[in-house]
Amino acid sequence: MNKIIIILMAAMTVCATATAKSKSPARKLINRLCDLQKRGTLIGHQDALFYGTTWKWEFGRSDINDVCGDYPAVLGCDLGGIEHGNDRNLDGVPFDKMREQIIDFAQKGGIVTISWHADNPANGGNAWNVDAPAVAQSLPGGALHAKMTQWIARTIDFIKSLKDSNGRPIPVIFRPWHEMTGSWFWWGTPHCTAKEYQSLFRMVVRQFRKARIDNVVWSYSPGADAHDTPQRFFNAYPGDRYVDMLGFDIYQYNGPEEFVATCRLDLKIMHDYAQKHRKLYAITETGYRNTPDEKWFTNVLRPAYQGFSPCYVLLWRNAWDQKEENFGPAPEKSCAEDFRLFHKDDATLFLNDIRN
Ligand code: BMA
Repeated sequence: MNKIIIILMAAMTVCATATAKSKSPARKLINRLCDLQKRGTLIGHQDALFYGTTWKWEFGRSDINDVCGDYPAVLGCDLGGIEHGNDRNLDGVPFDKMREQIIDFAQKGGIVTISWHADNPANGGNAWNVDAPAVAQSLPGGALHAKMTQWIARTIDFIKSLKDSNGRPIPVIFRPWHEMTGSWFWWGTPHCTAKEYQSLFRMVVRQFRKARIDNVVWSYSPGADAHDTPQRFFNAYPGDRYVDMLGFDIYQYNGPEEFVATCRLDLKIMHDYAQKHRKLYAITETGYRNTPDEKWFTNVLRPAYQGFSPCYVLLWRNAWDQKEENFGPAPEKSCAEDFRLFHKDDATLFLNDIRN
């Protein structure tokens, strides 16, 4: 086989995923991500445009931009609280401002990913409240099904309202029920069976499809584990018809060696599956709380995915109201200089690299 055919085949294997219809906004985003993936890895930041370590609600600002004069390429947002029809999400971000920022960011060429820390529908506690099992009862026939259907409908209303100035739907990556391999969320592994989890995930996708929403790229993202295996990673996988993008959430808790090794282990699991099943893959959340290692971005994070091609890496949020809840760079942090080097790396893509 000649070289050109091999290159074409490699490009094709990652570029078609099953869930989105051709020409839909979701399909266009999938295709765009496939193309961008060949150029490098998009760098994202959760809540980047809403607040930073020392400021809040100054729209147009971003800690990453304050550090390196460029915005992240991926904006992460969370819908926690929308299920109740609240005005603000669980971290105080007003949903109307979130919508405004998403639209503006997407029109500039930025890519948006959305998570959902939904409350526990069984007892009204938050997403981390595991005192009352809720998954089985949220499924068709269950006592919480009507409530869950309404909750999902509220996420649909928000995502449906994301339209550009020409009225075209803005595509987003949605990753509901994330980190299901852990025990901390009410939808986590010990609180339901894998089958029940799959049904819950599929229920969301089906409800979106029934509402004819075609701007969602679906993401399945377990929590990373140092002893991961494909069996564990895919234990709760809802199936190729319901997922476009694989991902995992990983934080550095111990030494950098463990972080890098776990990252590479899970990247390999995702890469192998993605190649065969034509899926995208990403590092859907990461960071080292408070970034005590001033070279973390170039010495740890970059080597952790070197040689793989995750389409994006999303740093978790820089909370303005919790001193150590920061995972991205900020001007006053000792990792700022290192982040400027990370930004200069040809294989890291920021907003200026992908602008419309
Ligand atoms: C968690 C923490 C919480 C936050 C939640 C949703 O990881 O950052 O403080 O409320 O995400 O953003």
